[in-house]
Amino acid sequence: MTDQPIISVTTEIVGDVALVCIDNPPVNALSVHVRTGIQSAVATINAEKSAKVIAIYAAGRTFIAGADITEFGKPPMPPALPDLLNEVEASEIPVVCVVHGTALGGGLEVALAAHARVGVKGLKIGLPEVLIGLLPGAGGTQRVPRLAGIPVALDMALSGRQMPGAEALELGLIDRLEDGAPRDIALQAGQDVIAGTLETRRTCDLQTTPDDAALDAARAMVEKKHRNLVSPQRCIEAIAASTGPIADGLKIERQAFIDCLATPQRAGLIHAFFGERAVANVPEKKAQPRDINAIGVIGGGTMGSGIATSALLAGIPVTLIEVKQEALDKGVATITGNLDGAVKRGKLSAEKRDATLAMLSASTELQSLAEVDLVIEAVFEKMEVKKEIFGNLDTICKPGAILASNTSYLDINEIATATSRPEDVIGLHFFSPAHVMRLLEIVVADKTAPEVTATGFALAKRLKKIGVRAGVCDGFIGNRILGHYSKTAAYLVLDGATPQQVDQALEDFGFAMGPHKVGDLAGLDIGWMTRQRKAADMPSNERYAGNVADRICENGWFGRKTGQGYYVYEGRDMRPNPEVEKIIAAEREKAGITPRDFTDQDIVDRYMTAMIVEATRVVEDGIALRPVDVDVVFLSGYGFPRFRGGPLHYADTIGAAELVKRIEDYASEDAHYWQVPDLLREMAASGRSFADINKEA
Ligand code: 3H9
Repeated sequence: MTDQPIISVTTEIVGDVALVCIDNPPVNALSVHVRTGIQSAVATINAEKSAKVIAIYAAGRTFIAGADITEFGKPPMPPALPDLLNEVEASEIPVVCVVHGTALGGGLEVALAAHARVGVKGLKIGLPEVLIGLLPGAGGTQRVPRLAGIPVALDMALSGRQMPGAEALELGLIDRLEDGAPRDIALQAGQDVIAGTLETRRTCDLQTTPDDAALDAARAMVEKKHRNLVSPQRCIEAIAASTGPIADGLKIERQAFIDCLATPQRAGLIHAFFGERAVANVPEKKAQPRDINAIGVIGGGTMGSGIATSALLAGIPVTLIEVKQEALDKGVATITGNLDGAVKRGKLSAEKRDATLAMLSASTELQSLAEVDLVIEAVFEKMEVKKEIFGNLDTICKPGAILASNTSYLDINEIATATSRPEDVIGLHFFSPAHVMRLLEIVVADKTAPEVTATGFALAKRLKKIGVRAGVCDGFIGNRILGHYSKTAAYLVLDGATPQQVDQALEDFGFAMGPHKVGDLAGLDIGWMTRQRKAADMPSNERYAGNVADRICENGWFGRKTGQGYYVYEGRDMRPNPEVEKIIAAEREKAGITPRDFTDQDIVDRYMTAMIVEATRVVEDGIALRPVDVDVVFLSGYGFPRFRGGPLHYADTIGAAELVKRIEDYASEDAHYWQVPDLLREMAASGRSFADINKEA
């Protein structure tokens, strides 16, 4: 049997208009058969002169979402998009493009190469290539500045933002914005071109106005905010070249695109893009989620208020519960403050804020949760307290209501034993601030019903969060791994590095903040409590990692909120805390440690290797379904540099054999902490990668 060619581009001649329709579900990506289809349609219509105008539009929910990302990293297949678009632009028969939904990246570039563009209401356009480590590579850096100027091109290409159709019209990126079905609009647009009421012109014939000031400002912004990234710099270089002849600019753009395509950053960012979608592929995905029309949140602290804010912003009515009226009032005030913040940042109108707040009710009685569909408990982390609450919820809540805990480490199986309905119990672990952070760990206990898990994923989507399935263990995916590798930072400091050196090395690696700054921001008392909780279970041969941090906390220094921690905070300034230097020196002396030098690379290698070790165990133990689930947890909840793709994607760039060698080297210093996970040893022997394990899953 021979493979049937894929037909994703069809031509329909209506009068003098050739309607060329692109139909490549789900998002009309520019796969090779689409490129060939457009090429052949334009060439045939020109050769046969079968119409006076070509009107390109797309079927389905969106115009073209860009190049087919799955083709990147594979051998190129002609026609290359830039060549194809030069052919479209050169077409003797005028080409008009009708764009609806989201015209992104290569999709927008198709439209820019046409001779006129009509948007359909609801349209959003954008150049999101930078978000996947690339730059517009099919004329976007040359044609946007010709149509709308260098500042607009820089804004679009460096932010990757989606611009509403009305703004695109105002900036001259589209010529009209109309309401209706894309095919009807395409036919009308074609007829208007023939009648001369819709003007056509070649974008390449326009001249870009030079703007050195905008280019300099963009360079400074990139240096400040994206100094680790290659593609934003290359993007500016290409846009700067748009003031010369277009052929030269296109050449510079093409080279920059090819260079970016070859970077590990591109691979990391595309891994992140597909990873965020892959995590929804769970065993329970076919189960029918339950309806969630009202949520109860128990606990009005930072976490509970954040969760309530998140649900309210998604349009779900919330009942907030606190034991004491004072705490309840504080919780309501926090939620109000969160929404006011959204108004201030221009994310919410004042009317919408009022309507959102009207969906909040508050009560000191658990009984008020009798009719809600889902309860999320977010009180302090004490098993007895949680069990008492769940026991009460069991008698109060209606049958079928889902009972969720936001615990960050407690055993959901044990919590479920407090109820007569363990199948309705699940962990929904939000990250602080819960109305901002995108990660939601969905912790599936032994008896959790599949539809309850499916509801967790449906809720994550409604809250615009990324749900990742986790199994039950202390800390689930993220905090379990954090609990392990954060000890490395402490060991490095005890053995000779300064907290500032550790922070700087990891910030240079790409983390937004080093671990000591994060500790100061989150509150050092949190780690202190965790160490106290785990002290009794600490194996006798484990090296204690809390010496310095405990001493800091004993002084009542918990970080930013107390004015000092590893750093001293004065207004907007922060500087290393000289008292901490003394504490470190004293602890080294007590332990008989002679400080030694670590290079920044040593610091990164040890920190990342420790993270990879525990991440591997989390996969090995089935706590995470696949390596990519760990990656997405770290990308969306722990500030892991996105361009590195997550800890296990990064591990593949080192290789299992090298990692095993490293761990064995480190083990000569501490054989308890540095142990090679069985899975990693097996991978080193067989040559398997984490990417292979993702594919097998
Ligand atoms: C580019 O254009 C380079 C050019 O400048 C130069 C070239 C020479 N390719 O997100 P969803 C899949 S670079 C392949 O869940 P939504 C996606 O994986 C590209 N597949 O839907 C998912 O698959 P599955 C620049 C793609 O409604 C399914 O489609 N463009 C692509 O929430 C549905 O996606 C971009 O970076 C693609 N380009 O959001 C745009 N896009 O069902 C990337 C999506 O198997 N795309 N898929 O999981 C998006 O931002 C969103 O997908 C979009 C729809 C907003 C379009």
